[in-house]
Amino acid sequence: MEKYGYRFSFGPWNIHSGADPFGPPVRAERSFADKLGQYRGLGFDAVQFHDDDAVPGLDELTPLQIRRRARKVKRQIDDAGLLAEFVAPRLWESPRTVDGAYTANDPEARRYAIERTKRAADIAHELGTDLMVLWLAREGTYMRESKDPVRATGQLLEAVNTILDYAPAIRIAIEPKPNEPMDLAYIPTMGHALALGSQSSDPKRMGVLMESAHSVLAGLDPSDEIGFAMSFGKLWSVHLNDQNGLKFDQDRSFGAVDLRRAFNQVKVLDENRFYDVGMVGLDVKAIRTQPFERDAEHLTNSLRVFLRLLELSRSLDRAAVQSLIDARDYEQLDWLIISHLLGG
Ligand code: 3MF
Ligand code: MG
Repeated sequence: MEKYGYRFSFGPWNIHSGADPFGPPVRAERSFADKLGQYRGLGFDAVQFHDDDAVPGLDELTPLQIRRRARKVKRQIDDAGLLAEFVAPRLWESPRTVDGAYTANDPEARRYAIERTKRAADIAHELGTDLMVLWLAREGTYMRESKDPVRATGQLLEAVNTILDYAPAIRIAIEPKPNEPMDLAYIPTMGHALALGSQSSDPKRMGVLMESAHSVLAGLDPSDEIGFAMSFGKLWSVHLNDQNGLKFDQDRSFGAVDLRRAFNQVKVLDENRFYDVGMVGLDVKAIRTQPFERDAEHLTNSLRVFLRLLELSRSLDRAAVQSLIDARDYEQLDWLIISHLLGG
């Protein structure tokens, strides 16, 4: 498969058992080794990790044990011909983080979150990646009055500064999301994430990851969120997927809901040479009806859509687009894009 210089990644969580908040698993859980064995065949180059995807049960282990186990995983990914793209501390599952992690009201919970993030940085180091992704899942509220937004923002800043200081080689990409699991999150958009990074002790090492579904949930256009971050050289990874309006986070296959919106994401990434900067991550989930034997088709479909849209972006008649822009004939521009997407 021609990949035009792009590298593709996904996380082990993107091949999954289909459990949702209303029902138990519907497919058997594959082992990590089984999943790793599938990456290359599916057309992917790199693995995105949560800290505990790499080192399960790390809360019960010493820092030294964690490093040793991570080193074994590094050998596994090497053997599978894969890279590690990033490590993200999973700060939303422990009973200690029910009220948030870095912004929890309980200082003990905040300490736990920082220690856990340091271990995630250690794991990143062992896996050979300098990128840490922070999805700030529980940094927000159900009850606005339960936390102080000024204090919470200060705590988020303190947390990233602590990590930047602890791991001098690490770059942090914040993955904004406006809601779910919280009602209202503190870092809902690219703008919030970039502003936080700019106030940190080392802004050069602070960037963002844009997830399509998260932008849609914030009522924004993913391609504009990409463009905003890229204009500052701050887009370091993406989670491409799709989302049908303002409802639960769907993680549909890329382009499955709105092909034109997907096209515009590919177009802005490619026009700004994202392939020189980062990998294309696909944060997609198989729907619950999918059988075990065909539980990775959402990944193949998403990758195919990306590559087809890339061809369409590169074959777009840019001179024709420009002359329509010059003539301010945007209705004809609309038709040019639609007919191009429909195959001419
Ligand atoms: C939540 C997400 C997460 C993050 C992942 C890495 C499970 O909506 O998108 O995927 O991407 O935790 O940060
Ligand atoms: Mg994501």
